[in-house]
Amino acid sequence: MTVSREGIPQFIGARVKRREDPALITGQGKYVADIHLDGALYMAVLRSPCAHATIITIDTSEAEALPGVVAAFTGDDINPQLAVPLPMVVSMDEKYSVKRNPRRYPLTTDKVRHFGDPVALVVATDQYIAADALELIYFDYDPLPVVVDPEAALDDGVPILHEVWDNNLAFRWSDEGGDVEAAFAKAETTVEVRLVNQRVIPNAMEPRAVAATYDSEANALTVWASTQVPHAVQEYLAEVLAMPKEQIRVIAPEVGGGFGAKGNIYGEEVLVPFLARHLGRPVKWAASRSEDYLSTAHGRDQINIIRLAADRAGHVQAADLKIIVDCGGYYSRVTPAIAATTGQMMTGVYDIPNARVEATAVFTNKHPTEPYRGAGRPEAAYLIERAMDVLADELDMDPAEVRQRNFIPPDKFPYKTVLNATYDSGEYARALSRVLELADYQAWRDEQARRRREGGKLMGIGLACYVEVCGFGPWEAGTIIVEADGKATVLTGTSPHGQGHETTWAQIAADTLQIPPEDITVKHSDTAIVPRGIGTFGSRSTPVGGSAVLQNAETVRERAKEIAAHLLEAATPDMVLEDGRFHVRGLPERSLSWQDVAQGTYNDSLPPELRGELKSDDDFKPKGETYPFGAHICMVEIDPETGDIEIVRYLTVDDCGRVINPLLAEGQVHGGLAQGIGQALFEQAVYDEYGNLLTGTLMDYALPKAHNFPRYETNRTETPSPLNPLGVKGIGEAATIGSMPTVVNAVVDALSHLGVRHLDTPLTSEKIWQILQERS
Ligand code: MCN
Repeated sequence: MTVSREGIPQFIGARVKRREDPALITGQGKYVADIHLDGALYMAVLRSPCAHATIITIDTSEAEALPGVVAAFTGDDINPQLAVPLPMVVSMDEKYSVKRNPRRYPLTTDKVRHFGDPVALVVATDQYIAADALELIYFDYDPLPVVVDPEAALDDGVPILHEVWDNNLAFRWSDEGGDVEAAFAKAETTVEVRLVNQRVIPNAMEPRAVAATYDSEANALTVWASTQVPHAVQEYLAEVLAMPKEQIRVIAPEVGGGFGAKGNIYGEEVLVPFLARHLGRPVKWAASRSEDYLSTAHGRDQINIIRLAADRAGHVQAADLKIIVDCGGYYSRVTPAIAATTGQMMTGVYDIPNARVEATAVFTNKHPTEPYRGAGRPEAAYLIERAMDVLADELDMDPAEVRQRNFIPPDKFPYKTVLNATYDSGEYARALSRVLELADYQAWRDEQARRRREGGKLMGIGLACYVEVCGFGPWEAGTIIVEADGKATVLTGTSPHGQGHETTWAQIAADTLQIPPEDITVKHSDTAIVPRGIGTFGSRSTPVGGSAVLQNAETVRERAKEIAAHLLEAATPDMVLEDGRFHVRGLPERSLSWQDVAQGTYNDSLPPELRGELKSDDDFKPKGETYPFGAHICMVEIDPETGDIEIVRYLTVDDCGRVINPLLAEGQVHGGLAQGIGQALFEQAVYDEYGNLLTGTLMDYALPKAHNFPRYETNRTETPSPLNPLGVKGIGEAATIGSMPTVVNAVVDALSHLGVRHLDTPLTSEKIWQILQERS
């Protein structure tokens, strides 16, 4: 808590510790897998061991005969009973010259299209019997040739995944602002970089899980799901199971992280409730880590070819981007939106007058891709920030200088990019100057020059600036109720899964209502308690959900003043709320508490419009998206003997507008950095030529460990957003977006004297060692 000049406690801006944590760190958190349901059955799913094959037979009879097995089903049994396929909610507009949307059901029936494609399930009295029974399902298939390379997916003669079309094209679109050809024709300098933004696997602490019970008398389903979007799951279940929405309650209890991947709606989220209703028994499913790798959407997997045209002074005149997207075998819920976001954000923090983007997306025999922390913006920041470094190298300029020359100036905000994104506010030069100053940039450069002269470990300096789009609408709920005991309840439509909304929303409400945070309960993630909501993704919750809380708290406070005025027989404009009590300005001796006012709402003497529950329930509808930004810098050392990279220092200056809780915002930056650095140095989903996922366990998938990271030094500037009453922007993805180009720029910088201009991630020691062998 901080204290204002007037001595009033201020919670917005204070480093309040997360109220969520005591339960979580003492093992009291209740995740889906912890939900005990009497008489529950367990579902296990048979997933294809082959990446591409025609299904000949699936015989479940032997599995069904195993004692303890209650039922076994294939897609032919279940899919006809579902009203709609799995959802893909992106509408592809007129920019798309090709738009295809393969329908997909929870269990595949005709042919499998990726390793792990689900084909059958068993339900048994415990999960071990269910797992054993999977082994007894006779799954006969005819293997087909496989395509895993997205750049080969449109070649003649490659196997076609969805035969209703004559090739593997998923979608194609293009967009242009200005005249890119003319700018390139006039350019004094051009550079081109081809970047592979490798496929990664989201690793939430909690693998996905679903549980459901069905009350046949009431025709009511209760579903527990490890999801970021319980209301969307509820709406979709109503549609697919042809039930009234009100009869379906979806609860996301503790969710151990999601990182975008749990914003999808998955087959298991349909199958478990379906089975609970069909069998009339509670049903549960919880993925193991390896099963999660095969059943939860993967991230990234784009190839970007970026060209810049500039003058000799380094002013960028045009950017031209080609995106190749590997969708995997099918779409997930919003797959096409990811590349669209990359295209929209491709000019980054720079005032570039001409830009063009052409995206080609293909189906391959790999797992579907879906948003993963940043979803399209990390790809954009990576490609433009790498290209700026290559341009600086080409012009023999300092990377900081090239950036300074191209920033969108602060007086141009709100700024409409040439590809029609409207950035709300920004001060990019300030963020970069701050981070350079904090790092003592020139001293780092001097040290680098010394090492190059005198030998020793190679040293590289990387910097990157980023801007990203977040705070997506169209609305969010944030109801405020002040109860008769003077305590408040917040009902939020956001669905936190690690972000700490209970703490943060209580801070917002506390300041507005002057009710202490400990007297404010924040409820979320249960459709029976919070009737509507959109959920948590795209760093939208603080700008949209937090603003809904503020707006409704203000409405309740103003109504409370009117009620207090009546009860005190005073005029409303004279009423003030001070130290949590209502009184006439200047007369604090006659005052009312929230309890008095809340109980007074039932007083017959009140005009009818003021009577009734002290509650405000309006949705907040933002006027547009917000654009957080920042500048990161790091110093790496490379051991010339082993190629091992050590990040010696890492500094960030992030700007998410006004910060509600610096402690939590810094936590978001820390987590985000781990994921961006993880992708830069370690992580990669590797498939072999047959489409087998080789990195199918944590033994093979290189998730970074704590010792791989430096001690981060975080700092911030605060440029408020004009688009919401809190002046906030999101911070949940920012550091993932800024960190990958920063680290890669540093490593390339360390090797630049050897003629290295670009290296594709992950930058493993082996890759660096090879380069050192070849070039030293
Ligand atoms: N915050 C703040 N001031 C601001 C903005 C944010 O104090 N101006 C703090 C608040 O405490 C808020 C938190 O940062 O609770 C995150 O807010 P916001 O940036 O609005 O992001 P969301 O709450 O919408 O979270 C979504 C975002 C995304 S898109 C991914 S992916 C992600 C992330 O959050 N996944 C996460 N952070 C994660 N953190 C955890 N622990 N687990 C995940 O799966």
